[in-house]
Amino acid sequence: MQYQAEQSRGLAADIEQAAQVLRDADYVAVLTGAGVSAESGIATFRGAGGLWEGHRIEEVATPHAFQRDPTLVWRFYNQRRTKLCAVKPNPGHHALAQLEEQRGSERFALITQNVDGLHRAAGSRHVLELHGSLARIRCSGCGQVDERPPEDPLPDLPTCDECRALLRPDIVWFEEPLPEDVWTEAAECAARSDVFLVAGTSAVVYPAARLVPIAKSAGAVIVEINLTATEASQWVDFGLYGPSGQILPRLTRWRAAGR
Ligand code: BJW
Ligand code: ZN
Repeated sequence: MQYQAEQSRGLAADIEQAAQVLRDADYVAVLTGAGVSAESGIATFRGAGGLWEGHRIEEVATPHAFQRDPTLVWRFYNQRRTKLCAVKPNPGHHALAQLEEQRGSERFALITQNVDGLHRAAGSRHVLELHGSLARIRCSGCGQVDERPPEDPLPDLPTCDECRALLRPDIVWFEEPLPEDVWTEAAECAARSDVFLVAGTSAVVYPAARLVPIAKSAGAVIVEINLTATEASQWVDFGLYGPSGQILPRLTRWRAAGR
């Protein structure tokens, strides 16, 4: 798709123009981050309020942290699982689910760094979870992965029924590789997209952040939805700055009205 970036003409006009580009796109991919769930009441990782009990995410979300102090790490994840029982998808999640519904899943991919399951809860179907899920546990001994919904509480230090080794959240920690099949599909979807939405992410964590230049260099129009400019902004054709729970419904409503 050929598109020339223009100077910003104000948010409403930019949303309208981006929505038209979205409507004309054959394939749309979306990359989401913690900001998309902020309006559901889930804290983001970085910036104000991004610390947990004085720890940075890099201090609790690593294999070394788990080896050193599994109780601390499980406290972090069990608190987040408990919190999940009380949260619901917000209008941003619903707008993305509706976009997939309108287009058909074969022309849409939702790539998320989030582990909260809120995109699926909103009805999204073609969801690629790059960093795992809070609703699954994995045995650190035998590797068995099981669904364990947040409504089903875990002990402070859960162990495997089969081999007695410690269980861990089925989450991708720093210094761990992303699930290869999920990453390969995400990179293919980004490269295939005519429009690539990047919403609610600081775009500082790799390899997820690479999806933006992958999409851009394959010719996609890049639309950023965030409260502020980010590391991804250098690739952006449209920067729509405001809460994603307000911007995404406006972006997709235009599509519904346009045809
Ligand atoms: C709103 C909003 C509203 C708020 N509306 N917007 C040096 C250079 C480059 C890379 C590296 C490096 N050193 C190390 C690395 C690699 C490392 C990395 O990227 N580090 C960087 C931090 C420097 N990456 C890894 O280690 C990855 N693995 C890897 O590289 O493996 C290689 C390997 C290969 C083979 C063998 C072995 C290894 C793994 C990364 C895993 C990340 N995991 C985490 C935590 C686990 C999940 C969990 O517990 O929840 O995932 S980190 C954390 O950051 C979490 C998130 O998914 C991820 C991204 O954060 P996100 O979503 O962008 O959130 P924030 O808080 O950063 O931003 C929120 C945004 O929302 C802001 O922009 C706000 O403005 C905005 N916002 N309200 C709209 N209402
Ligand atoms: Zn086991």
